[in-house]
Amino acid sequence: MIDSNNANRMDRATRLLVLNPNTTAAMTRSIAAAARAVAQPSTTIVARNPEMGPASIEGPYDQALCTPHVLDEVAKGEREGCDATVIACFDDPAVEAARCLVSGPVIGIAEAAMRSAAMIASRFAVVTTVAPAVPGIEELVARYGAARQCVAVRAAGVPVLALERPSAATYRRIRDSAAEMLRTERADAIILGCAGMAALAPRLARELDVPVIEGVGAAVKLAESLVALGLATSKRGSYANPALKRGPGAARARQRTKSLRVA
Ligand code: 5HY
Repeated sequence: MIDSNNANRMDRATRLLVLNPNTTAAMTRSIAAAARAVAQPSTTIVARNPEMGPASIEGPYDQALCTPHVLDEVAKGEREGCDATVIACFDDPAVEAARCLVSGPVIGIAEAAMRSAAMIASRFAVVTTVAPAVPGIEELVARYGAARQCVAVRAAGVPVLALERPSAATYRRIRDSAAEMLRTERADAIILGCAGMAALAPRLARELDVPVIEGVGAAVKLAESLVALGLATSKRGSYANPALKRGPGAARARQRTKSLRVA
């Protein structure tokens, strides 16, 4: 169990839940590979996706559909001993709600990517998948205080599930969208706006000759740091454990976690 007064955690191995909120197992595997590629040797990556929910998340409707299943998985991960959670979808779905439910840090890959980019580039741009994803990402830019540095969010016109085995044409669309923002928006760095793009980061960085930040790796390293510092989510204010409300949803809510206060 994690408490917010953890002593320094440098000594103990870290166990991270890396949750793909969509239900495409192949994408979960590619996300797991991106997480394990950067994790400390002592970190265990528990990569999962819910059984129920949308096969990909492309806009607000899919985000709403995945939310209850994401919350179930996050609560289960902490019950099973995970120290922190990465929500590996660039819409950061259910991140705030999950922070109310568990004590360990919950990090969305969009927030991790934007905060990391802000420390290495004065101007950065986001290349994502399809047009319906753009307004939600622009809202996250505002929420995370990145509006001054994020100069553009553009969709490459590539469906999320086309990233599983990206064709040469798919790769070119992503690269050309990024290259255009470097040119026309004077961006100094590129963020990949989909968890499924993680494996493309090294090649894009070489070809575009700028830093390319992908959120899975950024979130894993931030999660390791917070756990090593002994930091857990504060349970004062908006991330306090929610009251368990009586009614039809009470049984499922109680299953999620024992930390709910009975109203
Ligand atoms: C993601 N959707 O990272 C987002 C990207 C998007 O299923 N995983 C998804 O297009 O919003």
